[in-house]
Amino acid sequence: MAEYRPSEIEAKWQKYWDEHKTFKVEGLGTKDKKMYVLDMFPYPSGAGLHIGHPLGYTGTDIFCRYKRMRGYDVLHPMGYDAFGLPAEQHALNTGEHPSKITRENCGRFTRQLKALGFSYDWDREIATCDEEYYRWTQWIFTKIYNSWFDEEQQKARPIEELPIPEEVRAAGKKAVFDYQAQYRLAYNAEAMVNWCPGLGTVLANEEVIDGKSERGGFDVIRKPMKQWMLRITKYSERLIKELDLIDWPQAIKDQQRNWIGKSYGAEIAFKIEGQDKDIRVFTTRPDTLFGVTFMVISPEHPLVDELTTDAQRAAVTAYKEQASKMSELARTIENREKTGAFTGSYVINPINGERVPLYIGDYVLVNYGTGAVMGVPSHDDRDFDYAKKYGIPIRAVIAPEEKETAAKVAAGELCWTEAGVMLPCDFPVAKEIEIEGKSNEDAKKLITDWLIAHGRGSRVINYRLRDWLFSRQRYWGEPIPIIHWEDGTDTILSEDELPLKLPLIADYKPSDGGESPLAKAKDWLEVTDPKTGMKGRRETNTMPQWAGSCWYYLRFIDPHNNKCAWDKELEKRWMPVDLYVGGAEHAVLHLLYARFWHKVLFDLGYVSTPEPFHKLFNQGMLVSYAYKDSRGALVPVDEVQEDENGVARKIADGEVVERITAKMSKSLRNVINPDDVVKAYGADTLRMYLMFMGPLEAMKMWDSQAINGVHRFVKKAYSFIFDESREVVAEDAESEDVVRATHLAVKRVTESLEGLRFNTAISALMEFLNAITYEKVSKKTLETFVIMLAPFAVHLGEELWEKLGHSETVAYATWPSYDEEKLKQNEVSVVVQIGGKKRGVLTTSIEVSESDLKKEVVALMADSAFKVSENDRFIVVYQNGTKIPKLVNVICGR
Ligand code: ANZ
Repeated sequence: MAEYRPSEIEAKWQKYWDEHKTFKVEGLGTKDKKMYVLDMFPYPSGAGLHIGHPLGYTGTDIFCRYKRMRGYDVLHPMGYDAFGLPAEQHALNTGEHPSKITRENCGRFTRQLKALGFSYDWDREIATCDEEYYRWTQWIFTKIYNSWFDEEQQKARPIEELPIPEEVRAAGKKAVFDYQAQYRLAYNAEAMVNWCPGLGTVLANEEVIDGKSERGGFDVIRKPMKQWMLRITKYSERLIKELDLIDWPQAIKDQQRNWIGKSYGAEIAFKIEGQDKDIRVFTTRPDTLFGVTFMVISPEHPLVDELTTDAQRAAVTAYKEQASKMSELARTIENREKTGAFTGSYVINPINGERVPLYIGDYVLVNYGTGAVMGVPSHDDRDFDYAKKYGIPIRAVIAPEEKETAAKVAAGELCWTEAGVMLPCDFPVAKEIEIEGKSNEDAKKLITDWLIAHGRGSRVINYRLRDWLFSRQRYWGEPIPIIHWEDGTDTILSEDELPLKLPLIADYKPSDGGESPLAKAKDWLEVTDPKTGMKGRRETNTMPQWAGSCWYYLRFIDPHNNKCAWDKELEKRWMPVDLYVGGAEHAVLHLLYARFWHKVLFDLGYVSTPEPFHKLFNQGMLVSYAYKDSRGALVPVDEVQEDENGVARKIADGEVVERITAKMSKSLRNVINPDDVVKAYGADTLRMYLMFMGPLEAMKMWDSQAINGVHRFVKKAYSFIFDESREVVAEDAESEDVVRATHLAVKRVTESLEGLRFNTAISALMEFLNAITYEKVSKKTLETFVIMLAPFAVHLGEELWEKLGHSETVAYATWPSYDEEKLKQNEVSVVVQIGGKKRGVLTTSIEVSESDLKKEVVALMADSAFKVSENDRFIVVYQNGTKIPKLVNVICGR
């Protein structure tokens, strides 16, 4: 029999698919049903494909192949998220244009992906750095820029539809421009930004982790700079509400909700003592208003200077200076020591008329709520710390049920932040609204109602989400197609002026002061309006890497269109993405940004669905192992040897080390390169192993031994079909067991695939092969096996299908169906024991009666040395919980 040679088979079928464009779908497709399956496209890094990539990609590929066999038009594209820092860093070091290295890397990724047999429609390949792609990324930006958000209708509308007040219109073009600028969904503003000197760029809040850049781990400082911002905050409510329309993992929905951070509360006006002005605070706990003993406003609050008394000025100025050096993130770290300064001024609590000292403190952020907090040390941890530090009184107004804790809270020794009962309170308003003894939830309502009735407060909702900082001081990104004119106005390029191409430059270093390297491309930078002769300067910032990935799923639908970004009919046919698979690390960045862009496009009528991705699935992380020595230091795998008892020792000095689970990393030398695995076992084995390791969503450990088991199955499948000595029988000559095993396998594989449970599908295939290996089977059963194997072991599937006499690809074979009736068992094998020893097996109906069973046993044994009679004692054992016999033990001569 021919030997299984994966390298030959795989090359042969990859060539076939390429030449026949087997997985190409054109236009609207031809079937009734469509299925758009999308992988999160990779950044084409210089390191090539990581083993984590094929994990998710194999899952989606199997699902696509299955759906094609079920008669769906399947759209399954692949491309590259190709702008980004590493290529620019490379350019900085080598002077080589980033597009060159990016193109090379994309080519390498494509070769690696093709070697894994993925059924992408490669004619749809795109890279976000292609001019024909970013032309439309820029176009979408112009649409966002030229829109405003109508609060009443809760949707984006073209800027021309924004009502302009008469007096603004009368004041001229510049006044109208400035007015519109306040409403555009993309705006230019001086903002405190996260400036990362190490990377030479600003970063979005989402890209900063614990005060360091997510990429590279460089320090991040705060600095005011002119930046482009996108008003994603206008969509806060819809981004929360419309999560209900989609089928995403609960954990990701929760992360998005938390990120957007909706808080219900009240704004309360405190009068400034001796003035006719208020400071408003935002609080989620109006129930604590009687417990206020101070107020803290942010050091950047606009009233700070005015309200600082001469005696306090030096201290306040010094404190402001200190606070300005800290990032917002550093300022919000929990349990940080509280700092601040007294302004010398007082405000008046509206509900009890008390005089409340006014402080500044950096734990209050200027751009959240109103930038002012009422200090309630008895019920807020931060306020408690602050009050302790500055000797401010603590007054409890709520207490828990439990007596001992309640006593501590009442004495001001403990801060109580949970629900509780309102304590007795002598202030007249407290008496008037009768809050004593009520739950603090009731008190929230009563106090807010009182404030509203007396014109001192209102109910408000706040969102934690901030506008999206959209500009980067980098070269390798989409240029923002804006011209700043000398008269202080801007214009955005029109559709026919796009793409605004990145100019070729020789020096990729950011210019001093943090401007993008594009500021050095003088010919590109400086423009003159041919009509008016006015001079202008192009925007030098580029877009962040997130921009390209915000809409790539739309371009895949119509990737070669050079008239528009996508055709409307095609968009209607294919959207939304039915299944989107990728890592959970994109929970709040990419997935929130893409939803936001999509909603703007929806409001403007460019797309037909409110949400882009219907079902989201996160693949789990693939980890490997490493070792830890007695000091807790990690030891790379190649510095350790395990003996036959599994004891691991350092090769260098014999020290015993502990085997641990670790993330794959270059330094631990435990990274698995997919190319090596393909070389050793073939892509089909790699694919099957990746899927067999465990549920796709679970974290899994790469085990170089376990892949052998899967490889044996693949080889067995090959020899099963290639075995020339096999007798192939007619369909009606198959035993009931074979028929049942086949229907059972079809049911299990089908159901597993529908639920994306690839590991259980493979188990079912393995059991199926075991059940029929030594049986007489029909050609149809062999075909059933091959069709079901083909989405997993894709090359082998084709090879076996061909061996069974087919000249067309198996990719569009009809998926087998099963019949529940056939799963039912009619006959059963019963073990016959005489005096406890096995002496034979009989096949009988599952409905056999006990007396018939006796007769059959007597008949079976009649020709043997162990004759029995119906008068002997028969003990019948049944299958668990059924009346189907499993075993009969005959005790002779009773
Ligand atoms: C008084 C109070 C009493 C509060 C109490 C809490 C507990 P979330 O849920 O995140 O919206 N706060 C308001 N604006 C702030 C700002 N700019 N910077 C820092 N903190 C601010 O939090 C709302 C609560 O955070 C508000 O409710 C306010 O403190 C504080 F027992 O007001 B609270």
